[in-house]
Amino acid sequence: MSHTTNEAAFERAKKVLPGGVNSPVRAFGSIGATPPVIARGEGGCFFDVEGNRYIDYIQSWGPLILGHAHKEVIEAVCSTAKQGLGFGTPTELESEIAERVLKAYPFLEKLRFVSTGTEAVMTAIRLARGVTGKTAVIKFKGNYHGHSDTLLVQAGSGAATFGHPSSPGVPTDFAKHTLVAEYNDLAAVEAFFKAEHDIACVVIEPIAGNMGLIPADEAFLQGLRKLCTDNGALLIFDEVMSGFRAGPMGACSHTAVRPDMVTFGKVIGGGMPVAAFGANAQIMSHLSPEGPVYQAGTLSGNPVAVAAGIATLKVIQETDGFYDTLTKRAQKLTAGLEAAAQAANIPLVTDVRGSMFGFFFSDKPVKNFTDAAACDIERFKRFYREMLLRGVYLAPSAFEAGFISLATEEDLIDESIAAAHEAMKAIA
Ligand code: KE4
Repeated sequence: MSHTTNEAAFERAKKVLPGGVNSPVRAFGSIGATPPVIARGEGGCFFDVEGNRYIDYIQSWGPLILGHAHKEVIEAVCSTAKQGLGFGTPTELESEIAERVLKAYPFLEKLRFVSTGTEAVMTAIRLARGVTGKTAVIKFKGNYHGHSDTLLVQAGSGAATFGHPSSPGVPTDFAKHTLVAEYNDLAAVEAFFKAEHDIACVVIEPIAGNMGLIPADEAFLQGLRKLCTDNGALLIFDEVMSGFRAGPMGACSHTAVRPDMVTFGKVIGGGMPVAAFGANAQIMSHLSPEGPVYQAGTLSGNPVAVAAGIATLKVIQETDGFYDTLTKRAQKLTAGLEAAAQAANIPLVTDVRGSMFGFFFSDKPVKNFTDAAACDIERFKRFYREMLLRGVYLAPSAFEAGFISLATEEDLIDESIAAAHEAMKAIA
């Protein structure tokens, strides 16, 4: 048990880490409060260094779909670690996790594992450029695909939270190959294909979680699929967040559209650093060592990390009605948030996809980043602080999604709804 306070622990961190964090959104910069410094997690909750309990709706930003310190995941990590932490050689565990992911996504034939979502999407782009011989990439305002130079252009998540979406340090020479369209705006993408014939790929979060939760319209995805097919470009679904979160086949559970490539992360690592990208065998045959497109990684497919992912996927795939259960709880929570807002006469819109949920302080539907940025962000910040005071830890940014884990039981949902009624009254 540490004998310190959140303030003191965060001051200590700020002396040695920029902003006191190793990822900007954790610093609560947009919230205007000191972030709790977390000491341990248990099921649907985690505890700060002062011993305060929080109901956790970020679950390490998506990975912990089974909740904190799940028995089978911890056992798998410990028993694997006892055999050695890694070898830099082929291991059977890498084949096992690949087989499990491919079983869930049968239109994919091969995967390459890496350590972060950034690496997965960065490499998928390189592969698309290598396969097509083209250069330009179309992405969408408010979508976040990690912090590689090509994609840190009008990004979402922390990049949007801090109000300078295109980061210094990204050479304009790189950014000029990145074309940015409004999400759910097919005409904008059509115009790019008409004007520019050097488009290697379109990369999209098919269910956006980095500008709040905004699912793509089916007609929009169908249109992207046709434009890519007709123009020899690859369609990439970035499912780093939605993969195994939005359903048994991620966002692909919610659309008939099938992309050429899918990227994964978060849940497939169960809380440890595992990410991947996949496609059909023909596309993946371009990847080194089979083909010329290079990618490598010291800890790619690390057995201890992969063991956490396998244990997580095993529980997901062996639990009857896994996603129905989590979706019902997400719907109960968002219905409670709406009721609390209504009672306080505050406009609120919410949405759910599988175990992901989102809400906006807005009186109209939110379809893209421009809509999301026009919502009442100041009211979000006040609501956030009131909920945190009541032990409910939501994503500390209006441009993120929330998550329900298997350990986020009904009693925790009820507690959160009660807190929301008080919080909405406090900010009315
Ligand atoms: P990582 O490099 O952070 O593992 O993954 C990048 C990434 C790629 N694609 C999508 C759709 C993502 O959501 C992410 C990372 N998500 C953010 C939260 N929205 C990670 C949290 C953080 O940046 O600290």
